[in-house]
Amino acid sequence: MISLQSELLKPLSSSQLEQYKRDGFVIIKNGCSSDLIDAFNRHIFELRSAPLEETPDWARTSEKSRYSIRLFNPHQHDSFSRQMMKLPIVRGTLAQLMGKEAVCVQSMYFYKEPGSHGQAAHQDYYYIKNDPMTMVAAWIAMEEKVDEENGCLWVIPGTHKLGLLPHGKVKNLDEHEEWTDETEGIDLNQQIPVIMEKGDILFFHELLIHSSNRNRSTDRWRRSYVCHYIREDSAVTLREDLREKYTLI
Ligand SMILES: O=C(O)CCC(=O)C(=O)O
Repeated sequence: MISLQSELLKPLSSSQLEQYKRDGFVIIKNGCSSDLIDAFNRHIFELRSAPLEETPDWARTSEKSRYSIRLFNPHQHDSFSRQMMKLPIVRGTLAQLMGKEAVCVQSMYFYKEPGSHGQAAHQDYYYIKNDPMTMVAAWIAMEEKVDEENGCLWVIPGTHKLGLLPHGKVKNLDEHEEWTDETEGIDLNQQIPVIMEKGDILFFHELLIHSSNRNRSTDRWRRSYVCHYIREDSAVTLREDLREKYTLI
């Protein structure tokens, strides 16, 4: 049995732990190697570029949305995606944030080719109820630069302390996908952009309000891999499709 205390990485300094408590998010710079990201991007690209009839059901989409629609839960089907979900630096950070081992319940790979919509402001707990509430997302930047132009994340620091806010219909359909819901009852102009470089990993709390805008660049994708984790003794409650817990060992 591996001892959590002695064997696991502890990537976060005490000031980063304080920052997470205060703001609801923290970034580990250069947490994932560029070579690994290139290999993973290539793997997903090959999977998604195959003729539709040869693409496995879980990775299939319409011709038009091959590189705009996110790929949901590749970790449930694909060993490379599972390996990316288990990065030791992510496992160690989550153990520090949660005080125990984490398990993964959801993954999403985003291409977000130029012109693709972003996701309206929301709190992840609204979509994935878990008990006790322990969920943290790890969002890996998979482009040289992720910024306002190609559709970076925006967050409102400290909003993880507000509890779950109401969510209603998306208001700006020019920026955001229509099928999601948007947080209400807060001034969304307080959002700040999270500018990231390739390999940076953003960890954020399930109640932190966050969003992303349309990719307004003409020639830059905004690829990212984001996994959602809960503490090993916590459980997803309402979502049948996300009940399975994937260990990080
Ligand atoms: O990456 C994005 O554009 C949105 C991601 C997001 O909202 C999430 O991971 O919860």
